[in-house]
Amino acid sequence: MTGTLITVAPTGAESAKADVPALPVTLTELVATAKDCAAVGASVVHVHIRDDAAQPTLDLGRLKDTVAALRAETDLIVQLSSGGAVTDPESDRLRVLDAEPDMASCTMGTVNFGDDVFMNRWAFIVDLHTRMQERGIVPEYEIFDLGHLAALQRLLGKYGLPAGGHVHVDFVMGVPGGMPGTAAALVACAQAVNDLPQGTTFSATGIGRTTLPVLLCSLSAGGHLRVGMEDTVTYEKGKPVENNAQLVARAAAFARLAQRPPLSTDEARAMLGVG
Ligand code: KMH
Ligand code: ZN
Repeated sequence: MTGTLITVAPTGAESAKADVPALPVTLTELVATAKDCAAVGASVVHVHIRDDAAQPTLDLGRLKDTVAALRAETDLIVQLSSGGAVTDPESDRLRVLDAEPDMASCTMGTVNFGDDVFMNRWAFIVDLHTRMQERGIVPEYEIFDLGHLAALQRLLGKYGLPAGGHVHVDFVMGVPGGMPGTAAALVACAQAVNDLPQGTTFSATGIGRTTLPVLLCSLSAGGHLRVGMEDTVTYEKGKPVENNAQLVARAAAFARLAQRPPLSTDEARAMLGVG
């Protein structure tokens, strides 16, 4: 595959609307952002939603409405976060799958997350993976540390390939407590991907100021890209991100310069095994 998969993660669960006014938190804002990002090169949207007070929520009704609206208004692959916020219980995180997205995230291990802990017990990971297999939901395995790739190798060996038969991982780099957003860490992860099933693809995202080094390194290592206001709210020193499309457009421009232009959504579906 010569093109670049660009995933946009527009909202996340960590930034407050009061601190980041441009953050899309309503369904209307999310759909508008998704359309704008699709127009400049995104093919997957990684979704966290908020409640009426702009707080993170995993409310099933809202998640279903979100999936329906994104499908009606865009051609993007809809990937719901099963990670939620660090405070979300496992039962709520599993119930995300009832909203029947095309894809869902599946984090491959527990990680310190700033001052918090993002808990992902082995038994919980197995539950997520097997439920997604049963329901035909394609996972994106979130890798916050090198050991998470070894955990994924163990998971696939014991429980088999995901729905669609293709393995796609996303390196989330630069979280305080996880692996750093450096070229050395990315190369170590890219190397470890060779131990996963043949054809496994990876994308990478760098949190905060690691956005650009991770983006450039992923492109040169043959990887794909995730960008968005979930991961960075500063466009350049002293300049807040104006909107998610600005980040997607920059990623798409780098991908074109690297002669690996953004994949269309059809190409992305074919690569990821999303029906
Ligand atoms: N918000 C983080 C605690 C995911 O979306 O799957 C979890 C996260 C990973 O962002
Ligand atoms: Zn997320």
